[in-house]
Amino acid sequence: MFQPDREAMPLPDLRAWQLSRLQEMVARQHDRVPAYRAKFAAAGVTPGDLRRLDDLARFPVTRKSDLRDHYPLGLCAVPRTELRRMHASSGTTGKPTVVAYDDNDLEIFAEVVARSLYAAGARPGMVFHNAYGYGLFTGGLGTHAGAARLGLATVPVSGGGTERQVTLIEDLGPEVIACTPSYALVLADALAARGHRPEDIPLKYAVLGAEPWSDKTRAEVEARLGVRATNIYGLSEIIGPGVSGEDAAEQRGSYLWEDHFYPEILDPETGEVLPDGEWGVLVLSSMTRTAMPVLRYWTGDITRLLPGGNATGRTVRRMDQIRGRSDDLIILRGVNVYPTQLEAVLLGLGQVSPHYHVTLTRTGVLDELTLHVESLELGGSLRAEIERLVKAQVGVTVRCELCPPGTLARSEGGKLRRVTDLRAAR
Ligand code: DLL
Repeated sequence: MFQPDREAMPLPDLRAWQLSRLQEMVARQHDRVPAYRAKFAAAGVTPGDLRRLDDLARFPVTRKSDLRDHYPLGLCAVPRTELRRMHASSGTTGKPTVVAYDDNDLEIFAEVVARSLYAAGARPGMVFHNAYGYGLFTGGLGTHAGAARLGLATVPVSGGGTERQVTLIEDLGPEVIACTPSYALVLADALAARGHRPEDIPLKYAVLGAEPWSDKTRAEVEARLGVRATNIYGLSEIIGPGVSGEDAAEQRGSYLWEDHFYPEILDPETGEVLPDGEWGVLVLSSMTRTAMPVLRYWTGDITRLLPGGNATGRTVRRMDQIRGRSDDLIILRGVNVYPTQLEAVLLGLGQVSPHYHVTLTRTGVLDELTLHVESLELGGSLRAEIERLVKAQVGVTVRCELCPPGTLARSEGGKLRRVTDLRAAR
């Protein structure tokens, strides 16, 4: 679905549209969400202060902690009866953060995903193998609705069960696949193991996201699956997948659907707004959403904004591949994990010291997380017990290594780095 009236709006019209949407949003939040009213008051701003787009910089940013502080639905701007769906993502304290959608929001969600899939090469009538997880994660259901909007025949296979996925690819002949980049490589291995050569695999387009990846992985996925691979980016707090998507013919950054999501790049240290082209933290405002719109959401993702692409006719800006994050969020095989979630499991056990360290490595195509924990007891079943509890409570498979007390690094007054990331950029 290409929407030239939105994706290729003349820039002055787009900026005017954005200003009026933001003004409306800020006024609504002020009237309907006490937490935003309080934040505006603390920052000394009122909705009337937003006269030009530049004025947005005076308004406070929203962080993950705001969602947590108002758990579960304290930031909602509509009555509960108007909600139509809730998604949740992992939180740092064991409690997830919840995001809510009304009919209007689900409509926008389907539209922006349909645009992203279209940009990625999908066309009505194609078969779509959707290997993003269905459930509380926004990936599966979000791409599903967008695919329906575009007119694809979706195979809602969800994540995991690699052998069955390969069978379905063999038998249903999907032209389009969506999954994390790391899982695309797992599927490539499994297809190769069954004797498929890239040119025999029916897939033509891979829509990859939910975790950072690079052109190196792109080249590998393309060569091994015989596809054009493009990026899809998004986050639950803003909508889910479909905040931006890459064009398959161009593959030069992801078009940010600026008629719905207003982007800014902020200096991670000072919080100053940076000009287009400079690297910093992406901050997004979901201007057109109604159930739980967020103003100036600090995504933590490091990227830069690039001008729209002449070749595709789109005027909305593009964002570069995510280079990393400004906080301690770990993305392990597409699952978001905060070190504090691991800490909560360890502290719950009571038998280990509060000192732990996380090392991220990559063996072959998959990321691995090793949790080093200090313990008096190095033998016995403790190691297996920690691995089991982390899987049950955090939802990821990790490897635990026990070490004698006093061997792990301690804070030297400043911020202790709990995570060593030895994964080279993909
Ligand atoms: O990961 C939504 C999504 C689903 C995007 C499927 C694309 C495909 P969350 O679970 O809330 O939502 O995680 C959001 O994941 O802030 C980024 O750090 C990271 N992320 C998402 N897409 C990309 C991407 C979904 N294409 C967090 N490249 C974000 C790099 C990504 N990082």
